[in-house]
Amino acid sequence: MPSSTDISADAALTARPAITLTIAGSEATGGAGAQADLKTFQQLGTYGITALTCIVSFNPQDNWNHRFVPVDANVIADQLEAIQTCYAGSLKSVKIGMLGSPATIDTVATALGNQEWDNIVLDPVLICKGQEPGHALDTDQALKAQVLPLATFVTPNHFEAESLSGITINNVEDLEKAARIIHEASGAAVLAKGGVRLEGPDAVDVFFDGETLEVLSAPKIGEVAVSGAGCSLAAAVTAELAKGATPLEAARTAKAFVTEGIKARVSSHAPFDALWQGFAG
Ligand code: PXL
Repeated sequence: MPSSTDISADAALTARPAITLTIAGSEATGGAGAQADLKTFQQLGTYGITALTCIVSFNPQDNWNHRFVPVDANVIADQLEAIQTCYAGSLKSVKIGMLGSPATIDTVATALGNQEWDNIVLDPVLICKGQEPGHALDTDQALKAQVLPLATFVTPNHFEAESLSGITINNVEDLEKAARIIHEASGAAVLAKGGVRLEGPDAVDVFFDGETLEVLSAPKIGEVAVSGAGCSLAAAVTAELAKGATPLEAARTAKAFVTEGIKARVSSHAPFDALWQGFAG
């Protein structure tokens, strides 16, 4: 009989998960943000790590708007220092979710610049429902100037794709055009999400990496966006890239993962459902 020490030594030799970091906010109800990212990483077999940028609490007494509290920039820097020191050499893949303020963006951009990465997946969360508009504009500009150029893969939703490309998106052709514009501007592979926002029976996303353009399509499940779909999609892309998938393979797997997670969604007393990453278990 092996002792428990032998078992952990064996496990250490055989199980070497890819390491994936999310730099994201907490969304207290567990549907979106860092919680969705970690659940996705776990489900897809990578070792998940989080640096927390902010704490979002929906306000049930104010139309479920977001109460947003940033984590101090120096506390974010401390988390990233701990993470990057612990996993120096093995941390190669990061997902960036809600940053929420210019100070946070500055700190995160500096930390990203401190090491080499294989994959920087940016979910360009541009506005947070209920955030003060002037502040959000500063944040959007800082994100475009300081983080977008570092990204290797970007996953804008309909609104974000319009903002990043500067065009109006009414159909799949527009979405394709936006994906090309965002690729030209960033050099990153782009997965632009039409989701439920474009008319028609399917939830259509467009992948473009400078060479391959592919329309990814799955039947819509309801007409209402599900909380955590965008976060889980980008986290799934990150996990798949970290495991060695190509960007196109990662996009396809992530789309299938999110489609299944939406089918298995969880209802609550909020007026929206949350994606469930654990459907396969
Ligand atoms: O789904 C975007 C998102 C990302 N990150 C956090 C959020 C949300 C939306 O609620 O709260 C922390």
